[in-house]
Amino acid sequence: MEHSRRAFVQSTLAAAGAAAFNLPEWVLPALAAGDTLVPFTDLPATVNLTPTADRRVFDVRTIDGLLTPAAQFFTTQHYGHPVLDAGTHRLTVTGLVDRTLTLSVDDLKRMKQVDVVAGFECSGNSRPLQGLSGNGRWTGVPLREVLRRAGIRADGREIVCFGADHGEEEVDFRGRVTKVDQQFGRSLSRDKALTPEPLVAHSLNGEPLTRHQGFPLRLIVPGWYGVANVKWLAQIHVQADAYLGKYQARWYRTLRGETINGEVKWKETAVTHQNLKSFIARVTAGPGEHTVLGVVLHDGTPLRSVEVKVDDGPWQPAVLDPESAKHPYSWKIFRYAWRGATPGEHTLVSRATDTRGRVQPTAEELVSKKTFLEDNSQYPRKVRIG
Ligand SMILES: Nc1nc2c(c(=O)[nH]1)N[C@H]1C(S)=C(S)[C@@H](COP(=O)(O)O)O[C@H]1N2
Ligand SMILES: [Mo]
Repeated sequence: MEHSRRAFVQSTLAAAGAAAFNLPEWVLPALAAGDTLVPFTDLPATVNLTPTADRRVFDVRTIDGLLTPAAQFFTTQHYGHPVLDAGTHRLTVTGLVDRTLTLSVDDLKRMKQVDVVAGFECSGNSRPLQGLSGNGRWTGVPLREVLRRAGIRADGREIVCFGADHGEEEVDFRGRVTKVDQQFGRSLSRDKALTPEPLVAHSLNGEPLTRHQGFPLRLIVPGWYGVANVKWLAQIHVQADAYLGKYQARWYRTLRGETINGEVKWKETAVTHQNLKSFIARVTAGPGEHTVLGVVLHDGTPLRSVEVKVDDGPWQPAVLDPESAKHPYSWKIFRYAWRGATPGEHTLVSRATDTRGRVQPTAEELVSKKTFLEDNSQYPRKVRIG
């Protein structure tokens, strides 16, 4: 983006009280000439996009097209970023298989390659920034092709994927704690692992994965929350028993009350597929109208509608960007032309509905969810029209 416009956008953000915002290199190049960013008044004045050395948050106001550039892609993990060598790294397939495999990155690149555009969201992603989300084109080999090569035995029911990253963990059993060194691990059921979508990926947006994103190999499970997408993939272990590692069985669970026959039952579930969610990413003022732009993240079920509501007005249909709508697992970009905005503060909110009839819930409808992951609630945002 040319310098003057970037300077202009930065001064707009600064005027919005976002002076401490840690701006990435490019900002809002999608802004048409003459359009200005309308600041959100509900966004804290200080938003740090790099809270720690190994974490980065995406500024969703900068969405500029289908794919989130790798250098802006959010990153988060539990044991830091291991440094691996693509030449010597091996992916092993072990356990209840006919043949143990040891595959190099080149071995995988010689297999049939597939591409998937997938929306990506950490299950802890939430307001005010919604910045633990992005959209990428991933390239690699279907997980099931790797498993076919190894041959999963009939008694192999659980496919455990381990990263090369590890750390000391306290394992508590009835108050007695044992300290052990554990690798980051996540499992898929045999049935899920053998669906066509999960990918052993080596590239993001046509470039090798960066160290942040799991170089040289990571699992991608399109339509599932971030945690399923094991980075620095080093071993796939097939076993009969359920895998109960910390990040599988304890840290990524959701507790909800569900009313069955008039009685509340408390249900604990694992974090798996993405719950239908939309949020408004930015508002711009152009000649004659304002544009509300946002995204939908979902599990790949086709969408029926995305709607926007201004203050206490009716739900109005938003328009889906045809490019993102082509890819089932991509995040879907939507736009709503807001006409006749009057001066003063306004509340804008979006909601998505899919073809299975699921409607994005309000925050009130989610009160029976007692844990903080999987917050897909409608997000009312505030802007002030000058
Ligand atoms: N090996 C490994 N993979 C991991 C994690 C991890 O700690 N170790 N964190 C998971 C979580 S919680 C998320 S949200 C995504 C983040 O992926 P990204 O850094 O590419 O955005 O990686 C997942 N894969
Ligand atoms: Mo996550």
